[in-house]
Amino acid sequence: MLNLILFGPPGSGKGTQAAFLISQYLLKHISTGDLLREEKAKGSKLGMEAQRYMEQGLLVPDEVVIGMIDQKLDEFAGKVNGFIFDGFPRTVAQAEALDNLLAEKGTEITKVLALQVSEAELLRRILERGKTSGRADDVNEETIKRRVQEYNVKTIPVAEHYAKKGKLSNIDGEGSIDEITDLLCAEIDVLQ
Ligand code: B4P
Repeated sequence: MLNLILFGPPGSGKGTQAAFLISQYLLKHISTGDLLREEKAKGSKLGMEAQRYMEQGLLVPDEVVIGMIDQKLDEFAGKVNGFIFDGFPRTVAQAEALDNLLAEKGTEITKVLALQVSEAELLRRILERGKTSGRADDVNEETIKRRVQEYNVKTIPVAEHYAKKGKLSNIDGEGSIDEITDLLCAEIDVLQ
């Protein structure tokens, strides 16, 4: 199986790039941000709880997110060539849980592709998206800065977790969307 993590700060282009990569490599896209927003739209208890954190730019508790991933892996086990994890794992506890869940299914993370984007560019992109996204966490500069701070404190250690396993590749995430797609594909093509 080809199991990729698209890694990077909020607004680094994970969702944008995943949309292309899933069709190119026939992988199942799992975005925890999208799953949480779907739960919110359904008005489920989980969605309502998650919304309180997301609106403040904070990470949703690990157990909520890990439970959702467990369900998705079971749903697609044996049916796909692999997964692209987008926005997950965001803490070392999530990374360890993911490694264990995949090991139980006889597979593992193949590669972590980490998009590198400056804070000024992240802020610019997210505020631009906020004009049309309808996302409460995209419009307020303070909330966006809190998201980046959460990333710097809680999520960057995930890169170190996979670097120690020799699975991390850093990719320049500034440039046109197509240029970044080409860089990602060059990394993925040598894995197959
Ligand atoms: P996410 O939904 O994961 O959102 P994101 O980090 O903003 O998005 P992404 O990096 O995918 O950016 P995109 O491609 O859209 O998370 C939202 C919230 O959910 C979190 O803050 C947290 O509360 C919660 N959450 C999610 N997962 C969680 C987890 N595992 N644990 C705990 N909590 C969790 O790109 C952004 C914009 O830039 C777009 O408008 C795009 O068009 C533009 N863009 C992309 N590439 C560009 C380029 N090369 N040049 C110019 N613009 C570009």
